[in-house]
Amino acid sequence: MLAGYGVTHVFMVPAVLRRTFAEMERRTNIARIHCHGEKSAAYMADGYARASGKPGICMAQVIGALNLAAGLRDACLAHSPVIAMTGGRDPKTKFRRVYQEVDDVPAFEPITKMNVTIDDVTRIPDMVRQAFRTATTGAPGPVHLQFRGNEGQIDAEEAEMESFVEPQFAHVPPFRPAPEQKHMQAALDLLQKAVRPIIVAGGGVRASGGQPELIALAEALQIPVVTSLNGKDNIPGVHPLSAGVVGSYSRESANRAVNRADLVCFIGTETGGMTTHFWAVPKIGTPAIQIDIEAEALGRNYPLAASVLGDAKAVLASMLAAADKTSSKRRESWIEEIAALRADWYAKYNPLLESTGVPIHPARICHELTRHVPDDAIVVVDTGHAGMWMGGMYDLRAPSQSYIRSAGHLGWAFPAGLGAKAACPQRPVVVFTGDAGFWYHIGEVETAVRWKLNSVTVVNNNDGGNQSKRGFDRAYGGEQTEQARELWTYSKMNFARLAEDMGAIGIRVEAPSEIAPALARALAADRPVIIDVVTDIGALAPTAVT
Ligand SMILES: Cc1ncc(C[n+]2csc(CCOP(=O)(O)OP(=O)(O)O)c2C)c(N)n1
Ligand SMILES: [Mg+2]
Repeated sequence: MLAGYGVTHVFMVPAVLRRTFAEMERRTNIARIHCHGEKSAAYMADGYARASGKPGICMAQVIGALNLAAGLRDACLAHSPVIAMTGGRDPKTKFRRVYQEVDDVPAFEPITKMNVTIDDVTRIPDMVRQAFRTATTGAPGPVHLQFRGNEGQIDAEEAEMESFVEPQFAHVPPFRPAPEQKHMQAALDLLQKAVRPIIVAGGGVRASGGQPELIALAEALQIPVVTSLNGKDNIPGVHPLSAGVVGSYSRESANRAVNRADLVCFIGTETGGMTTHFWAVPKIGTPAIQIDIEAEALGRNYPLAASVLGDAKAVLASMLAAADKTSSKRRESWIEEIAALRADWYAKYNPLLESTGVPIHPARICHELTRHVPDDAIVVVDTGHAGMWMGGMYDLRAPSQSYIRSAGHLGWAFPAGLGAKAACPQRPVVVFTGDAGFWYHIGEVETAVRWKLNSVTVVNNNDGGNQSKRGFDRAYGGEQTEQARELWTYSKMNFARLAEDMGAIGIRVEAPSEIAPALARALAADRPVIIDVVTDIGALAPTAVT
């Protein structure tokens, strides 16, 4: 069934579903990526899913189930279709203190769309189909299948079963619900009448593959676009109508543009705290319209003048077909204002982007990535400072470049990048992470080497988690004690050397001029590469403006 759904990789820590693995080896070409931890296995499946739009599969035996559940939380927050399979309790022995066993099912409840137990072997086919259906439809998200037996031994039993699959659910989105015309027209009328409208495009646009329609509509009507962090690749940063990522981990020009708008059009975004900087960008009460595939999302945080239910790509296409381009005239001065906001931002931050300082300023890494990441690359970014630096300072240059990011978990990006590389082996994968983020799953360097998952990982290495510095400054009343730094710094580490010891290529970079040659060497290599960039622990990313 997995092969029938087009699954190419599963990510796991043994021992779970052993018979399944034996059959997989006999009957399919599915690669079984055997990892160093269940959480990183889940992150790999998540990266695989976000890079390809295909459900990512991860597995754990009963004792690893909660580690796997922890790893599903980011997929849940980012609406990523991950299918987790675990071993679980046997009705014959439960409540008898079986080795390693607790009731795991409740822990999967808050982070899955579907959370079920398979107790009879004949239920495997329909439950697997339901898992793919649930993971990929509506707003996508994780599901959990618990197989009877701590290692899922139910898979060793035999029965007559029909194992047909539904390839429609092998990829997001299986359906493109079209909008009701009158709702679409009402939203379009408001957009066309507006003098200072702006579109906030979220992860729902990227999931629907709606980028071409979004850009075409923005160009036809001359409406500027900002994105959520999850939707950063909906429009290249270099596009003249792009004002950047809006919200908390954002670019100043985006927040300023949204707060000057007379109409905000949310598309495929939860309008959550990060994207709206806790509902200050835009302020609640700003005239708003919203387009979403989930009816319950419409109007959750902003009172709406119009709401449209449907697939983002389908709604944008129908708006484009009905668009009156002549209406763009009334937005000429607004577009000039956006151009000025863009220019102001570059003028203000160019000195940092082009900084020649040593230790290196992280903004300079972002700038080098903007210039040198290939046109077909997938960029994978961690959270915290990594999310701030890259969200604000990095520009996608081409619509063919992809960008996926941690929805909040430090340490997500490196394993997610391995999953992205598994899903898209022909595309370069470039990961940006801090050192604290990289430490989490550093053991997976060995996995990357063993399974030839040749991603390029750039570590912004300041020997600490310096995003935390500001918070501790506050907690200590502005003056951290000597010991306070123990709470957010580590011993100095050379990750390039560690990577080499594990069989990867390690490149240590200590001067800004070495970044571009290191990237060129890494992108041409036939092994995983860790570029260890020594950076300034004093560099703090700009915070959001309102
Ligand atoms: C799972 C998890 N735990 C804790 C945090 C809180 N957190 C955010 S950033 C950060 C430190 C980041 O350090 P590093 O990756 O080295 O980046 P830097 O700030 O140094 O650039 C921490 C601990 C988090 N985001 N996720
Ligand atoms: Mg750090």
